[in-house]
Amino acid sequence: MANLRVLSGMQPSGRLTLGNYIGALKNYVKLQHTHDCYFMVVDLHAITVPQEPEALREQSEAVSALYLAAGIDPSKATIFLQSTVSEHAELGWIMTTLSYMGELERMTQFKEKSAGKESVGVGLFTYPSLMAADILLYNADLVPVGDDQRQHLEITRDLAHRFNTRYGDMFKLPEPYYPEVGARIMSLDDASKKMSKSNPNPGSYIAMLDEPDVIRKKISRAVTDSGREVKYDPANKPEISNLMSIYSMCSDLSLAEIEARYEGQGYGPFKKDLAEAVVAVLEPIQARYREIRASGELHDVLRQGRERASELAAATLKQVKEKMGFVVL
Ligand code: AQP
Repeated sequence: MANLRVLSGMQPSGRLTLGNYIGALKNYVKLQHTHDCYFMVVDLHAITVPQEPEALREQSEAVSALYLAAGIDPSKATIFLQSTVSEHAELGWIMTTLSYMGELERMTQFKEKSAGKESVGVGLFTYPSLMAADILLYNADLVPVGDDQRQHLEITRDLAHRFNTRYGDMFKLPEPYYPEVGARIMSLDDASKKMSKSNPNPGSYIAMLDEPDVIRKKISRAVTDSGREVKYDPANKPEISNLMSIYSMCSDLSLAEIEARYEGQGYGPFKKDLAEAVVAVLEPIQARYREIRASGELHDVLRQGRERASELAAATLKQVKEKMGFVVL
């Protein structure tokens, strides 16, 4: 198992949410013990929508520090910033030239993020091609992601296969790795939308760095379905089912155990306990986060990560260029 490689990343496009944690980061922490892991902060992806320079810098450092605070150990896993390994942009371009307009037009994320906008950046459209490059540069076996990335993983596999067919065997076809529960955590104000860090309404998400009292308030105000039964039924009770998934992932309780515990009690006690379960998970992470930011160790970790990542990335890109017929000097 130790030689199976894992690659994943998060955009510094806002403050990481509980959705990012449950859907992906929690699995990063788990996989570092059994796999050869590379976790990036995908700042080149973040600029596919406009970012303020100061905010981008701060959020990139915040996401990196949250990786560490959540439990990623830099002596076990490689943590780095995507923009510091320039091979991402270069293979990204190559993957863009292999991509078809039609397949990129079908991407739900592109449709959602471009809906109603007068001008849409080309980078938002070619986002999946860059993501494919991120994964293929490391020839990753496994990609821990939330369910919203399903389509992008499929395109990555298609592009890998297309490259192999055209130029000869080069890339593995990476497999997605989803959490059993909570692969898609929904918004607190609308269970038809996923919880997103770039949602303009902060009440729609729990940020990993929200103060405990803010977390309590957000959960007490979370929209719930009519009725009072705590029952896991995503089709008919999407809001309460979403809160139950969060509860299950922030405790040792299964969905069935949660149903049994709150039978006949209504939503009030359930929401109160849920808030405490979330606080219990996030508070220690927040304390470690503050220590890491104060210690000044972050840039050293990221520099070391860049060195390790660059080594693999440069070797892959060289092979790719040779296969494609570039003159490699
Ligand atoms: N609501 C979610 N439930 C479960 N997993 C989620 N992820 C994101 N939202 C949820 C997973 O978190 C990882 C990092 O996501 P990303 O930063 O690459 O971008 P995203 O998927 O577009 O996440 P956001 O929070 O919605 O960011 P913005 O608002 O900037 O677009 C991914 O593995 C993702 O699946």
